[in-house]
Amino acid sequence: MTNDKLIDRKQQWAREGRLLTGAAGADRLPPGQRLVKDWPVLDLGEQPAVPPEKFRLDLDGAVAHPLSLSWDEFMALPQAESVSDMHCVTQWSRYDNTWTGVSARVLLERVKPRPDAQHVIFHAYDGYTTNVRLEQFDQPDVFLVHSWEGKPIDRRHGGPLRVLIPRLYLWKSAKWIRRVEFTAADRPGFWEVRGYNNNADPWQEERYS
Ligand SMILES: Nc1nc2c(c(=O)[nH]1)N[C@H]1C(S)=C(S)[C@@H](COP(=O)(O)O)O[C@H]1N2
Ligand SMILES: [Mo]
Repeated sequence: MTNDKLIDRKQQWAREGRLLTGAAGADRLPPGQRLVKDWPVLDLGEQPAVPPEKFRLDLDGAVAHPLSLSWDEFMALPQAESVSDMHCVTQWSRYDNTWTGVSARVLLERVKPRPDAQHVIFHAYDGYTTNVRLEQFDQPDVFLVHSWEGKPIDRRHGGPLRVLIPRLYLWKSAKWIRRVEFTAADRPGFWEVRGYNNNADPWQEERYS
C-alpha cells in the first residue's frame, strides 16, 4: 500500500521548490524580502511628464498587427482590475495592490505575435528599457496599468501608464511605458546590462547575474 498523502505532499513540495536552499517555496514573501506598507519610488532621476494629448503607445516588432494607440484608444480597450504583490530587488515587498488597466493577454490577442517572437522589450519615456521573455509577459496577472487603488497612478510611480509583472522583480515593470517591442532575439535592458539578472524571479532570488 502506498502512502498517497505523503506522496501528494512531496509532489506538491517539488512543484513549489520547497527545501531548496535559500528558496522560500510557496511562501508569499520571497527570500530576502521585507514587507513595507508605504510604496518607495525608484527611478533614474527623471520623472517624465506625459500628458494625455502627447501620450502614444506603440506595440510593434515581430507581430502580425502592429498598433499605435492614443490615450483614448488605449482606454477604450477592455479594462480589468487585478490585485497583486510587488517585490523590489532592493528588498521591499508590498502586498495587495489593486491595479486597473489592460491585460497583456488582451494586447497579445490584438497584435498577434509572429511565431518568431520570443522576447518583449519595454521602452519608456525616460529612456529606460527592460526585457522579458514572451512567456513571462503572456501571463494572466500581467497588465499595462493606469490606476492604483482606484486612482490614476502618480507620475512618480510611472503614470500615466506602466507595466506590471507581479511575479518578477519590479525593475521589469517599466514605468512611463511608450513602446512594447516584440523580438526574436533577446536584448538586455538598462539594469540587465548593469549586472541585474535577466530572469528576475524573486522566489529564486535572481537579483544579479
Ligand atoms: N521607465 C522606468 N521604469 C522603471 C524604472 C525607471 O528608472 N524608469 N525603475 C525600475 C526599478 S529599478 C524599480 S524598483 C521600479 C520602481 O517602481 P516604483 O518607483 O513605482 O516603486 O520601477 C522600475 N521601472
Ligand atoms: Mo529597482
